Amino acid sequence: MPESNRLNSAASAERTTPVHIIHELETGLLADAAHTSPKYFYDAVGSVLFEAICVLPEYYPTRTEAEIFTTHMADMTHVIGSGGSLIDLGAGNCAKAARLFPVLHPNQYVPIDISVHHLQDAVRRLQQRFPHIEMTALGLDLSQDWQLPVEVRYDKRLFFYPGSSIGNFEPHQALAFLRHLRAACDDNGGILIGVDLIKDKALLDDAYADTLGVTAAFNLNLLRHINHLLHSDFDVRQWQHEAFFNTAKSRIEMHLRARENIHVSWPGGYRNFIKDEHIHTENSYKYSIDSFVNLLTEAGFSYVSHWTDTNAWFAVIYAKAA
Ligand code: AVI
Repeated sequence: MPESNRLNSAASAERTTPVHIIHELETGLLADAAHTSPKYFYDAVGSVLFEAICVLPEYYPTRTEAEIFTTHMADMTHVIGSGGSLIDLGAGNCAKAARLFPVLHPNQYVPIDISVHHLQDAVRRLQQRFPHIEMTALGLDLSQDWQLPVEVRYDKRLFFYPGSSIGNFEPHQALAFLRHLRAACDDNGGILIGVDLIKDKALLDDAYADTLGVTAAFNLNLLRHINHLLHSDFDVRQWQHEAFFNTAKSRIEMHLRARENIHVSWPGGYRNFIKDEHIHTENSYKYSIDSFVNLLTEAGFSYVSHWTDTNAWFAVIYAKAA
């Protein structure tokens, strides 16, 4: 740890934030190359900003994925078949999965999100529309070690992971995550997943640095959320949003760059950032179909089919457990 950046846990003030979260934030902020986990984007403001990002003209993934589902739904249904348990990873308002109910006819629907409270209203409404589908909402942090409870039927589990959130994992974590899903499936199980594809750098850069500055607000809001969790004193005005496609690493990188020399402190610690120093806040990996299929195969899935839009910007991939 640099001389000027200190941690003194004994001096920590009284906090309500769980200790493991404080520890994770402090470790990232005090690293030589400061970094934070993208999961801290999603407080109440961050979640609304993300919904706004999804309808921006520059942010093509959401509408492109929706278009793929609309265009290829009949073929997908034919390939995937019906019945079983539909397990919706990071379900949010459950809208994407609900579009599958009339065609895939699952016997059970299991929406999972970091907080079960986020799911309750959506599940109540869905249960009225689809009373014959058994619904079990679960609150799980998918970035931690997680297990499905016994209420989730084992027969023909279909893990549904749209939105290209798999890109926010480091590739080795993505592999471990996919292996974990494979291990939770019987041979009739599978995964239906949205994957953002490698494309022109300018298009990717624009998608993460929109002209309205919504993605900038989403990135900067992270500092407000950290202030809330850590009781730190980040001043959002001292930081600048940066996002670019790192071609060599095949990933969008988001950073917050110090506009000046900055001293940030919190109960029990502090860090001095020099002008232009960065906090690395997110990676969003982009794959080719082949590289993602390799990942699925390495995780133990057998690759079955994929569907793309006419520009081949995004893919929806179905892989069967065996
Ligand atoms: C949630 N995830 C798939 C988004 C992405 O594109 O990586 C998060 C995001 N970050 C900035 N814009 C959108």
